[in-house]
Amino acid sequence: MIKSQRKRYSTGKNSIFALRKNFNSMSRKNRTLGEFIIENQSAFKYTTGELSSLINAIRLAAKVVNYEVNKAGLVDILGAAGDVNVQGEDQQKLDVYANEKFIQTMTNRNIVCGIASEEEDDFIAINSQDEKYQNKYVVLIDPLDGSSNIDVNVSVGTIFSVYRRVTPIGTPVTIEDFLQPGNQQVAAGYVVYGTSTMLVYTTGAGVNGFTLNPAIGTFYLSHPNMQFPLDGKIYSVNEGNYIHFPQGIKNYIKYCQMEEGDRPYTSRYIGSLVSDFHRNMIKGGIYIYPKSSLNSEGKLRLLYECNPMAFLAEQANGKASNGFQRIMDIKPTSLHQRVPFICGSKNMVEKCEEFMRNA
Ligand code: P6P
Repeated sequence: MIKSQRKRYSTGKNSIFALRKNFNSMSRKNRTLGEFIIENQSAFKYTTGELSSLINAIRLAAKVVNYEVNKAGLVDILGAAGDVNVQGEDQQKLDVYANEKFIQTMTNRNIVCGIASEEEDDFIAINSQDEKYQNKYVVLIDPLDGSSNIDVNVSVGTIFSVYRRVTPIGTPVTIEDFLQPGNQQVAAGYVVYGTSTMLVYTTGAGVNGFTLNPAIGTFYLSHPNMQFPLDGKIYSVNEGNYIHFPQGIKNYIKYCQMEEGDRPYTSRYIGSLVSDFHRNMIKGGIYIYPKSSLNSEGKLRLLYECNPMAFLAEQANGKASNGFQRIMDIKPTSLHQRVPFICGSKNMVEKCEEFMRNA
């Protein structure tokens, strides 16, 4: 770097030093996740502190996983773990690691009575008999969504969904506690391990985003009250599957590409649901993973991908459907069931539903 460049880089408002000073001062001005949880605990109708403790456990696991994700290229943690999961997908080592860390953290804190994970064939009963099955929450997680992007350094994420158990406290957790419609969720959120690491979640009173300051390992409220714009100009779909899509989806994609009014829209598809969703929530947009002749029910899983993202979308004034029905009203029939998923800015989702109805 020549002398003048070095001078510009090290002085002025855009210097790395000034930027770091601003970031740290922002951190001081903004509440930490811990402070936010305490301040808002009383607003949550089930306030017993257990849900707060659960969000804190997720926060800890997110920091541990973030550390590994951010150094994945440097240690022998890349590549497949040699196994395949219940979805028949190659398990990446970070998938296995993230799954273990989230389960371990929630188990150690003795908060939940059961966990279901994309990486586990069946649910895991956490509360043991000698604890008299007193815990009242179940958690469903996709520990590392978009993991096929790990080896190519593209953002990945964790998705979680929380319910109160429906079977009697004092008895072992059952599958019935997990097969609840999304409209019964008490909390949902995601961690996006991107250019910065963010934890975004809702407990039914809006959506708030927290950015990790890696220098001190603290999440700060950086995106209060996140809202989907009613409209957007971004559509996210894997157009490589176009010929396999239902006619209504084909017609909507052509509508997005047509030169008329504020169209054509921009196509942006990262191959990581959390990243596409996060960008669309900030900028406005729609994410579509439809059923097709390749995936008769779509690819995304209802319980630990679609329901939590749908809860967040609705809490952020967006919308989520399978093209005909509200995602959160679907009654689950199995732990790993898949559904078609259309989610994002309300007016865009409703336009897509219109094309589905009229096809
Ligand atoms: P495709 C990742 O596996 C995932 O579940 C989502 O995160 C992502 O949007 C989608 O699948 C990508 O699937 O078939 O387009 O590669």
